[in-house]
Amino acid sequence: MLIRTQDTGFIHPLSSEITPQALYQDRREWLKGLAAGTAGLALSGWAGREALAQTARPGVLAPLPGAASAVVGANVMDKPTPYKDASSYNNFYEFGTDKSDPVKYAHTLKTQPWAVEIEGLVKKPGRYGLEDLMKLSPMEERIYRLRCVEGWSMVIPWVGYSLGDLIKRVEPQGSAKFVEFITQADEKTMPGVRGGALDWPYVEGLRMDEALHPLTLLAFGMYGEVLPKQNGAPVRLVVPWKYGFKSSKSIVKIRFTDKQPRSSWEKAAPQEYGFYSNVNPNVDHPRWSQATERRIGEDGLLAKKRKTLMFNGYETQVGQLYAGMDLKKFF
Ligand SMILES: Nc1nc2c(c(=O)[nH]1)N[C@H]1C(S)=C(S)[C@@H](COP(=O)(O)O)O[C@H]1N2
Ligand SMILES: [Mo]
Repeated sequence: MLIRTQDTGFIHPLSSEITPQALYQDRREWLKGLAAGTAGLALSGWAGREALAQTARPGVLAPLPGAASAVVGANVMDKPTPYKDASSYNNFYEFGTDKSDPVKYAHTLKTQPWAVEIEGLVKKPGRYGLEDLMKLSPMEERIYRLRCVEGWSMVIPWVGYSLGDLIKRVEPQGSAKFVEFITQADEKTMPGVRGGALDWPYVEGLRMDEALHPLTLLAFGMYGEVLPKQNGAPVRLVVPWKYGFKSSKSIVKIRFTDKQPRSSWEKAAPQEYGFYSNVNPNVDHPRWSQATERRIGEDGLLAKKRKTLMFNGYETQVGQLYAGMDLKKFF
């Protein structure tokens, strides 16, 4: 990612390839969790003890199990990233631009009470309290890859339901062509919002057909528990075929519009971050390649990088959405 320094307005990249923490799994912590009988709760939908050993840890947050998903493509066979890594290597600029900032500072985020406003070109606008939103559709567990434009990726068992379930419930008007996601921006509890790294609130958008695609997940949890704050509690989006920044965290508004939304990243650097932002190994970021990726938590820092897959490996499911489009122009 890039940051804009406040005084000069100059844009420069962060040294994102350097991992600050040693990436290892704390087996002892897992064993303790098993002994306490809490770890078993955490991974309802994921098969096998081996996987559990990779991801579980003592239950600290409220459990949020989900039924195994029947959505095609919703369960990649890749090994899930250890929870420890998935919850400590994050981008959440409202808490700082370093990947180790969110886990350190997100504890101040106030997630209760929480409501999501539904507005714009929709027949049933309104305000959903978090509890009601969570009850709107059955919770599923989905194991998705998420790849950051910076060149790293993770595999996370998310818990939530298809965003389309909510969209159908609120009945968009015929004129609604896009969905805009507006996230929390509170200076008091989010130290990064006082700085000028991005234009706040953090805004992202999807075309209506992307938003309605069954893989687009409204997520409330991960690894069988509610979301940790640094991962976007209490509700976020996960759009697995797009670069990670399309997956807005800590959403407070969902707006239906007839105009293509302008995201915070487009405002910061339109030549670098387009509206579509589909994972595409053939279209380089202007300042670095998108051809390979490093899987966080895997095989240590000297491991060979993986080849990045078109649409992050979800081409069979989503390729049709972009048939006939010039993906270099619509990047
Ligand atoms: N509100 C908000 N959402 C955000 C971001 C952010 O800075 N603020 N960062 C994005 C980026 S760049 C990535 S890669 C993913 C990271 O999600 P994770 O921490 O769950 O891996 O969150 C996305 N959602
Ligand atoms: Mo990202």
